[in-house]
Amino acid sequence: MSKEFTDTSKFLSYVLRHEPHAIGITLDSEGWADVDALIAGSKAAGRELDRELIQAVVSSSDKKRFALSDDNRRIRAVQGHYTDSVAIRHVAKEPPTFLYHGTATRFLDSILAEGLRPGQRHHVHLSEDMSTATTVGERYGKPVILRVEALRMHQQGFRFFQADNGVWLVEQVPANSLTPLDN
Ligand code: HQG
Repeated sequence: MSKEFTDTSKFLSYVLRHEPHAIGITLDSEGWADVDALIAGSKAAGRELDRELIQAVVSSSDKKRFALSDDNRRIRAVQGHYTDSVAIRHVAKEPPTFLYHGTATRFLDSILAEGLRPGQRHHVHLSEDMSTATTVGERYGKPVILRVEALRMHQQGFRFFQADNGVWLVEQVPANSLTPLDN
């Protein structure tokens, strides 16, 4: 991705997940923002966006972080929200036997004591493949992969969701459903 795309993607993540008020826009409970309002608010905040750039960033995002509505008038982040004003009604779904979470080794003791917590986001994020988990964990230091007994948790009543970009979401993972994998 070019620097312009990466910068724009980070900016969109910030306003569509964290701080829509920073540019004077609101998100509905499903996370949607009006594209024209986004462009106008961004301009007022000193950032030039247009529909072509937004469209290009949405379609080239490596993780498919954003989605446009069918009529292209609205945009949202598909997961990863921090703001309390958004509560996307994801459809609960049966997960595969195992899912994976990548984290940094320095968090391991705490995670094995209290389980995985969502932190400031709405959910704990899990992936179907280990390579994604490694990439996620590397953001915070030396990575370690935790294997999550997802299907067993589902059978115990935990509700799993899958965002439009394939990321699996769950409110928490108890420590007894986690196994750290050797590198
Ligand atoms: C850790 C990015 C101590 C957790 C990525 C993680 C992902 C604990 C950090 C998405 C803990 C939270 C999400 C506990 C959890 N004690 N540490 N009990 N429970 N943690 O960034 O999963 O680029 O909020 O292991 O690619 O790292 O934003 O979550 O290290 O898909 O689209 O607390 O964000 O995608 O960190 O990443 P995060 P995450 P985007």
